[in-house]
Amino acid sequence: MENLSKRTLIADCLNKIGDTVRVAGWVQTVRAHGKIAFFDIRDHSGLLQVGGFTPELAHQMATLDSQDAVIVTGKVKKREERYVNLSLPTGSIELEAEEIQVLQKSSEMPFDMGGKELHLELPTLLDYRSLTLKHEKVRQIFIVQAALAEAFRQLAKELECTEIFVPTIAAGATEGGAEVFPIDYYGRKAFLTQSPQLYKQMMVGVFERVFTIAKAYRAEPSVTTRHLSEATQMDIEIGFIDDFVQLLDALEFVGTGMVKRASDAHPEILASFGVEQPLIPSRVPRLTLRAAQKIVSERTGRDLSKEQDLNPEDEKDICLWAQEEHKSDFVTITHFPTKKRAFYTMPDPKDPEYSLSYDLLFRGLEILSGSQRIHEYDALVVKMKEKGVDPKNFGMYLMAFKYGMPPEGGFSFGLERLTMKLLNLGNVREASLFPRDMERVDERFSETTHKNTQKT
Ligand code: AMO
Repeated sequence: MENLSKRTLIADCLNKIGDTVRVAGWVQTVRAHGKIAFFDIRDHSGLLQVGGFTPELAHQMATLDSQDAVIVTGKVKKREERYVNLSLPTGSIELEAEEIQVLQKSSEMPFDMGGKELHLELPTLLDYRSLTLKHEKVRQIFIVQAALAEAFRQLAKELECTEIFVPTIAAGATEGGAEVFPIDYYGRKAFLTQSPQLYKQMMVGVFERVFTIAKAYRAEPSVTTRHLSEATQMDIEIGFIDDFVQLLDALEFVGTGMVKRASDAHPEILASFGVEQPLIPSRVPRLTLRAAQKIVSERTGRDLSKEQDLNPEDEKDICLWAQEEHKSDFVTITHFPTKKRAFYTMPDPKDPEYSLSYDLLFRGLEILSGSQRIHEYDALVVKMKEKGVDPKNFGMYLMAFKYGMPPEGGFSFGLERLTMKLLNLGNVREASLFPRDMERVDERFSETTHKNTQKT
């Protein structure tokens, strides 16, 4: 698209040496040295040094504050060899200011935004979210997140899925359990959806293959480093599948593809977070839950024979195994116990105690789950009743299964968890622009209310 204004983007200044340009952006660090002064200006394309070489300009620059919104008119100059800054893409040039127009002064920032790192505790990082997000290192998290979401869209389209947009208000709980937010809907009870699950399944009967990026609401009763009350799910659902393996192929294609494309698009961000390029094997190792538990038991001595799921420590240990034995940051775990999965999950016909379900783990954490679904109407109603889910609350959903629903299945990635693991962040909240949890809906609730609930 043509530039919308007469402004020149910082990244384009490299091709404008000798030209007079107008650059708009935010003031970063100011360095005033009496008769000359410098400051860095940032726009969405990059960072550029501005020099003021007359006493008037140097004086004006000394009055600038971090985050002032400004327009600088000036000439793009090549820097002398000894002043070239190799760590900056625009480090070989600078803008010699002729005029500086302040569009809006910034109030004094409550913390220093100048350094490469923003050394703040998590609560402060979140309490000042609209400011801390401006810091380059924080902003980069969401550049990577956007790249992951873009790659998800591309890959879903390569699988010939149609994008759909689904409601987040529903009449019943989608994933069962108590972790649901009831809402007062014109005097009646409704719920915030725990996932786009029911809607994407209904749409298989319409489009065959669909995808969506949707908000999911979980009334998580505890505070952990990997749970949000509002998460972003990236979902795919595929009809007319040949078998369960086709679903595994699809989820691994999308999971590894997203991580590869986002990493390839932003190697400099991965480097600035000090993370390795992800290990993506040509075949992701696949294990049944039981086989994974056996491996973890053998490696750690922990007895998991009675466990129905992998706990966070087990997830880390099986991922270490995948890294060591298969040079893979991914491992797919299949066949979770039927009674531990949601009502729509297809039991394995060969062993109905276990289900045709899966999780994808990445660098020690579950980032996806899904399953083949029960697509027969009668079987679905029976399973709902067995699970204590009242079919009466799911009339519209069930209707779709009476009219030619093909064998189908799908999966869902957690966008924040994926971002967190790709950049090796310590807490999933750092990967959400405005995280919601037990203690926070933008504003922090009483600091003492949930004291002692922090778990890993
Ligand atoms: P599940 O509940 O496992 O499955 O969620 C799928 C993925 O979404 C992410 N996720 C979360 N991320 C942060 N905070 C949370 N509270 C949270 N809850 C879930 C995780 C998880 O792997 N409908 C099924 C999927 C399907 O069968 O297609 C579902 O929602 O990365």
